[in-house]
Amino acid sequence: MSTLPLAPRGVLYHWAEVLPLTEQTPRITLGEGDTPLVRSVALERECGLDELWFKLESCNPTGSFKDRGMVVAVAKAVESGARAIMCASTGNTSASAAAYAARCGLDCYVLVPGGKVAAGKMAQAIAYGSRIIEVDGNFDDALNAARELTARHPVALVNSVNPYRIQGQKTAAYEICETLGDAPDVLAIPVGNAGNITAYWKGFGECAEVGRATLHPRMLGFQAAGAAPLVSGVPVPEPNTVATAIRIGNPASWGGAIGARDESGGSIEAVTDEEILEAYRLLAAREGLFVEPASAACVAGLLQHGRAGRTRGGRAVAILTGNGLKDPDTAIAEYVPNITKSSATVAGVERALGW
Ligand code: AN7
Repeated sequence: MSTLPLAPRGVLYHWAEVLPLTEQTPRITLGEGDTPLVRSVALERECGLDELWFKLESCNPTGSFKDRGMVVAVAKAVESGARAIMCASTGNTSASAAAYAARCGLDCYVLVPGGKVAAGKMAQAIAYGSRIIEVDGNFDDALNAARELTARHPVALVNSVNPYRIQGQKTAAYEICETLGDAPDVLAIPVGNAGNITAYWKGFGECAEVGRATLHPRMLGFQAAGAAPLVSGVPVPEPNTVATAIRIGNPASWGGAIGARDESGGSIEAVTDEEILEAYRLLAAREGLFVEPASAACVAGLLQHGRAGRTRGGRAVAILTGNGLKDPDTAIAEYVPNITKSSATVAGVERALGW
């Protein structure tokens, strides 16, 4: 039996050499990153692909990809002497910020659009002890306020306009190249504030540069039809979608998303709420993957391409950005429950099952 201590896990340990860390950067970790890449068993053909892989970012410690970037942003905030952090959020950024702030003894202020954050994410922000401000406006309004507030007060802004967030999130691209032995032909990803598509494109570019990959993937970004400014080319003043995580009308990383699209020969397209919810149901029922609606948007997009005969085959990776447990209300509304009441007896259960 080995008595060796386990090596610490986490983005700051595993990817130190590709991150802007110094000796003074505290090596904090909640065990983020190193998420599973699992092959599709059901939807590959329908998407017109030779291979479809899912990157389970839902397996991060707070249940979304945000932890990869947040651990870097919070470590750098601590290094710079910050005592408090702030973010605007549709829910996942606030859950992640609150967790790392709790871990590091920082105060955490989160600005969320009132009534538009999924219940599980609110539960997280509450549990980790953040100070929650529900604003009377959407995410874009909240982000504008957070930018101004952090310019005026000694509080670090940890939205993805903070470059350390992008640095941390790029590590998912490194992991994909490592696991597959190369970059995939296609990277499908949901797009809201556009930090993540920007981060992946940066990561794949770096991997190609240093020989970790021989190719660049085509970047396919998918927005919800009611919140698709990058598709229409103009900000959406009142974005709306069942995928509340990506209910964003004026993405902060607009240029990064357009750069990723154009440099990769990819596209940013819209999927309707109906398409998102169909993919959401299929992922759970046929792949065993319970994700939140925003994450299903990229699979909805691949299904749309496959059914329209627009796919050129090859190997694709879809980024499943957040856990289905985040949004129990949508799950209860959208999945058809198969529930029968019964007495707690063998005979009762047999009757209920029709055996
Ligand atoms: C599950 O938490 O913007 O395009 O404030 O939670 O990088 O914004 C969340 C975004 C995709 C879009 N999937 O990523 C927030 C927030 C999930 C998300 C996105 C988000 P970006």
